[in-house]
Amino acid sequence: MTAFRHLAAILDIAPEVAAALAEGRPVVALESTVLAHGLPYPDNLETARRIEAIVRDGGAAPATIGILAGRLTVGLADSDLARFAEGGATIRKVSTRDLGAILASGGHGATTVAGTLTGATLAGIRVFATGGIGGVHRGGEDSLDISADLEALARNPVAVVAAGAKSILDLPRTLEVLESLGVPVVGFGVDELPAFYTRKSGLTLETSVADADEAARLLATHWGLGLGSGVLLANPIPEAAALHLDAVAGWIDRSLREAEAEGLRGKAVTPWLLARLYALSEGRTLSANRSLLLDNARVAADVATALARLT
Ligand code: PSU
Ligand code: MN
Repeated sequence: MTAFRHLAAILDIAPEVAAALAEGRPVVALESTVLAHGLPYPDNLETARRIEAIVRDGGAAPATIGILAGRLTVGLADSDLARFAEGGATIRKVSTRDLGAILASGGHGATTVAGTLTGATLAGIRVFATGGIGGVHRGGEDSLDISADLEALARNPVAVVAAGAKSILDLPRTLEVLESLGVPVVGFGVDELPAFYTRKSGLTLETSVADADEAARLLATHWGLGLGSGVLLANPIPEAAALHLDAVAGWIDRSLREAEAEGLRGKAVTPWLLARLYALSEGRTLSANRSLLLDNARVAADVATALARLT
């Protein structure tokens, strides 16, 4: 006999999500760390609600994933979204390594892309929308600060729609690690990796798709081979919402210097930098982050719908 807790004791799938999955209807997974740690209150709550509405308008069921009282919950209720949004930094940020401990202790937690991917896989959800994934931090060749998001993308057969990796990161090295891990990075309507707040990074992608149908065919073929890895679908921020490259570069350089001076390490780094960029940009990064999150939700709903039609 194993001592492992039965999955039913730790996984909760909301009725709306369970019904959609059972009937083969499209579902889009969403994360809760961006809600608790990535955006300030109350914009975070308003954004989370808009994201869910956009997913529904696109014909898919939204499944925001987080941990409530020791249960990995797939499909948070509106009151839970509010609790995570209001809790902010007091809510535990849960990545892959933290899942077992938090679930075993009966605690609450907001799941990162990595943590959310585990929930999506357990529930059988194949499409996930976020803002920008984590990756190799600048100086990561020394600090080895490489987000667990990359490793989780390698292990979970889920398409993550994101505006690339966050631009506070080392994007060339992030692409190298994804290549090593066998994770396809596919431009959605573009042949260049987007850089989160801006559309261009100067990094050419070998693979791109024109639309959701082509994305779905690529995904079905990738998984049809038995490959268990995820796919990064890179959707650039809408043109009108993109920030100016020079301004972004200045805010990032300054916030990175400050983080260095503060001696920040580990999981605190990303939320701290995002909050600093918000302050330095006088809120401009928030409106950009919001726009790209909403657009990624729209694309993810379309891809989930196309995938449901195919399979
Ligand atoms: N996308 C955003 N804002 C965020 C994040 C993503 O637009 O705050 C979060 C995700 O939860 C991602 C995390 O997994 O940042 C990365 O944190 P780290 O670098 O510590 O792995
Ligand atoms: Mn890190």
